[in-house]
Amino acid sequence: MRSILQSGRWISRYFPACWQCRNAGSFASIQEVSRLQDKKMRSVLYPVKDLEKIMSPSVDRSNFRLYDPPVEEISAAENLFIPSRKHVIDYISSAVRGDHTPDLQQPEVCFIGRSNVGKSSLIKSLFALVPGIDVRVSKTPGHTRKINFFKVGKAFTLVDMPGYGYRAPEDFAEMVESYIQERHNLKRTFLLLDSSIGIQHADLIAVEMCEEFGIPYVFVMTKIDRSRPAVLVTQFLQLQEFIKTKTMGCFPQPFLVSSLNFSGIHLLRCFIAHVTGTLPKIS
Ligand SMILES: Nc1nc2c(ncn2[C@@H]2O[C@H](COP(=O)(O)OP(=O)(O)OP(=O)(O)O)[C@@H](O)[C@H]2O)c(=O)[nH]1
Ligand SMILES: [Mg+2]
Repeated sequence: MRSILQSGRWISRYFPACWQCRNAGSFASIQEVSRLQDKKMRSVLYPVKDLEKIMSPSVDRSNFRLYDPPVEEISAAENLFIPSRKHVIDYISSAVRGDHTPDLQQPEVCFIGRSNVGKSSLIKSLFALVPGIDVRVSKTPGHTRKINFFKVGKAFTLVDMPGYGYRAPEDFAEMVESYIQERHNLKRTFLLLDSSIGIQHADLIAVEMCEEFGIPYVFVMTKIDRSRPAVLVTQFLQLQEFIKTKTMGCFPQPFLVSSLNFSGIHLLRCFIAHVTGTLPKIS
């Protein structure tokens, strides 16, 4: 099997340096990541592998890497997140009510979670190769007040939701519930949890909503750059157990991300391409 490092060389060969890689010092593009040492590259692309190393060998790992695409596929998916004249990536519009949303046909994925968990930051880092796109993040919880739509060419739409919990909009439940229940083109809901805190009471309500409406959803553990490894492992295993015992519609594998250092972001781009059926073919 080709090592990750060799795959990195493969990427440099087929994806020569390009304008979007000028964001030097960040790992926003796979081109940048491919310059890292093998070990570091693996930890940015597949963060769960780092966790596995510090887990007891007796832990059941069967669901950890159900979605485990090769680096070539991750690299191909990145092309969807690079804008061009024919493939415009931009903010479309905002809605204050679930039934006031734009009528779009392309597949859609949305990001929900408690206020301040990192929803807008995650979208911002997914779009880090899009110059000038305006995705607003804030230290203050309750910053995103509307449902914000971002188009990725004709491929799919990403939707940033207001957070629940502290400083949530008053009509949050109505806003989000009607969106989730009625959005015919919604392919996946990403439910974000802070990786050092895990599931809170408010998240259980969100889980209940997804389960009741029978929509496919997946957990994303955010801010892994600031979680201590031991805490992260504990939270990850607790979440695995929760998914196994308490959910029906949830994808068994949680994703780990840091919007700060791009760990897990490339894998998530690929997963979004996968669930929206837009992954470019690799020859
Ligand atoms: N260290 C670190 N901080 C993060 C990360 N993601 C988000 N943050 C910080 O967390 C805070 C909240 O981020 P947002 O993305 O605005 O959170 P949100 O979920 O959109 O919040 P609301 O819009 O209020 O619901 C900001 O100060 C971000 O800089 C991360 O991966 N690592
Ligand atoms: Mg936000």
